[in-house]
Amino acid sequence: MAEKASYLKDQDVKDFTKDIQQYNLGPLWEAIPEVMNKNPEPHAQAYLWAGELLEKKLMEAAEIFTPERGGERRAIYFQNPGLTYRQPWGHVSTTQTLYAAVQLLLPGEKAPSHRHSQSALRFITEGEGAFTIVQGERIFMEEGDFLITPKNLWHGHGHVGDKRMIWMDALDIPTIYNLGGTFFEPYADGLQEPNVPDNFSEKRYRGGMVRPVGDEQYDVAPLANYKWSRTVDAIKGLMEFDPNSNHGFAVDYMNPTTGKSANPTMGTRMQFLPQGFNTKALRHTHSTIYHAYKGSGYTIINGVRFDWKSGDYFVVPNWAWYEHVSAEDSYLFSVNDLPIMDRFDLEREEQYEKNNGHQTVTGEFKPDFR
Ligand code: GTQ
Repeated sequence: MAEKASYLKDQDVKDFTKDIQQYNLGPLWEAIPEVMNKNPEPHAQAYLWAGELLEKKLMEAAEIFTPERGGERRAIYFQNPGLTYRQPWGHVSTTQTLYAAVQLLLPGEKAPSHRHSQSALRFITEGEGAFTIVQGERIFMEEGDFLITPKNLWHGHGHVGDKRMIWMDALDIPTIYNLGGTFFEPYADGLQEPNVPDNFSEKRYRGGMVRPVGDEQYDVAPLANYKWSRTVDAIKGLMEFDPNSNHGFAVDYMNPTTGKSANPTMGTRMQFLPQGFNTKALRHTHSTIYHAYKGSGYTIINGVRFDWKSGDYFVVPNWAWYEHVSAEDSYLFSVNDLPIMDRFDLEREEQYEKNNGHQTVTGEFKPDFR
């Protein structure tokens, strides 16, 4: 936080500030050091939610809430403790710009279709046999799959299998809310019926590197499901060569018709960190929500050590120094707001130059329930 100028302590300045506030006016000289920071000073905090806690709370939620009865999803979101009472961000925010949640769908359950101006994505962490139906296409989901539902597309979920399904949701809810662009519409008839063959887009875009002839026009979601087996295959190819020093062996999910991020407002990444790998620390404007999909290790965020293992979720806020250390072979899935920062030309990045790119650990984060 910037040093407050000495004149702000003067009684006449204080009195004047109070005086104009009653007319809904404010003094710029007080606001500048608060909001026009030298560097990003996000209210979002670095934080970690333990997988055991999430599983326990989802199973409790299963007892008290059914998606069909509630007309909504059984999702529990990650509320960043730094954003709870802050305005203008309100709540329902995991970082300044992004929301993430875990969602549970049980065999036979249905989450009714709806559409909204927020873009959504899912990363499947457990189970199989459930589908999401996007614009009439049933897309069956399995562990490790990554799915997109860009803004304004009808989507709902159903489950015809026999095991519980758990996945991560991420949406740009805080961004759209604060931009004043929120629109939401429930589907009139519950869960939409299919109108194309199952897994249509996944089959048509199986090649990944090639585009079906006739698809020359830009499409918001030509490929709805990025299958785990293909993501792993791509990472295996990278592993024949040197890793990226900041990110290990990492791929970004792309829209195959545009070459841009798979979702218009959210970047998404899968990274493999072989056992004992320590990435070099960096910081950047954009914020990131991580899911430890497989393995274990820790991430040092501004000097604080966040131990993670498979099932955990954690946040790296804007402009925080961070580096990962893997204790075993690990896969991290992550969602970021780089496409939003890029849209506003705000992205900057810095490497941590001291100590060969590694921070000194000054504290440890103790998550609830561990
Ligand atoms: O599954 O469609 O966590 O619309 C938040 C909003 C999930 C969903 C969320 C949504 C969904």
